[in-house]
Amino acid sequence: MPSGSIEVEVKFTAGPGTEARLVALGAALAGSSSFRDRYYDTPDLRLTRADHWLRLRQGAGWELKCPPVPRRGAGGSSHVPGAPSPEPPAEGAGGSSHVPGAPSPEPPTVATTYQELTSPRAIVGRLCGVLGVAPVPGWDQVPGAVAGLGLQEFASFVTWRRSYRLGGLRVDLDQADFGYTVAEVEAVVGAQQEVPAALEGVMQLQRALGWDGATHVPGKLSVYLQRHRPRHYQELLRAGVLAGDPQPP
Ligand code: V4E
Repeated sequence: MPSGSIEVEVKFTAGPGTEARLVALGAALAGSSSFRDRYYDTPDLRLTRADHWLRLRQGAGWELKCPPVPRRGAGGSSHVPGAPSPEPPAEGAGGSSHVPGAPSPEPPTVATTYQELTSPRAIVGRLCGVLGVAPVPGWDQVPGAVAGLGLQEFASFVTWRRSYRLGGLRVDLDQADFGYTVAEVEAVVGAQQEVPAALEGVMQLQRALGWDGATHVPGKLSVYLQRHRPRHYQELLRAGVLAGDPQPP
């Protein structure tokens, strides 16, 4: 089993009635918080082009969101389908679970599945693997590896978040400081074989909140890049890592 938890999540746009609907469904407010995220990459964008998202989250520390199964190279989206697969093929950006040319076991979804690594050893090991570099002894902590690998901050923003819990699911209602709001339903599992059931639960709750499960809603970082780092954004569109997100209101 890979180290770190696996996050199955789908984004949607909350409306004025979303919180009341959550409470009516039995969800409880789990807390409110605000935090700054700083994202890092090589100057030639080799991490994000390989669908690896290294960030320093205020109050949480270093986190690496990456495909549960390491990719064989940059280029092409790495969203992992809901159905378990030892070698997931590249998919269309936006997290669709349909593999062209293959039988479709379930309806397409815009949900995404990422592994979240938080242990310094796992993060540095994965970074070195993606960048094809042998780890150096001083890189047992993430800041040493960030400096040694020449990683640079490419995005920084604050999120105000209200979190609800309903059974094993979590719903985050986020407002970013650059003027974008987005919500997500999320389940966290420990192993790839638990992903299909988690995906079903996530999609059920999203439907109960009035969303169809087929509309792609971009995440905060996608919109940040689109607005503030357009060359980086275009590069990720070309690489198939991000969907062509519509500019949100
Ligand atoms: C851009 C991106 C990633 C980094 C940001 O992850 P995200 O889940 O959007 O941030 P946040 O703050 O909600 O994190 P959480 O607190 O839930 O851990 S990870 C993967 N991507 C790419 C990506 C994509 N291609 N499509 C969609 C719909 N989302 C993300």
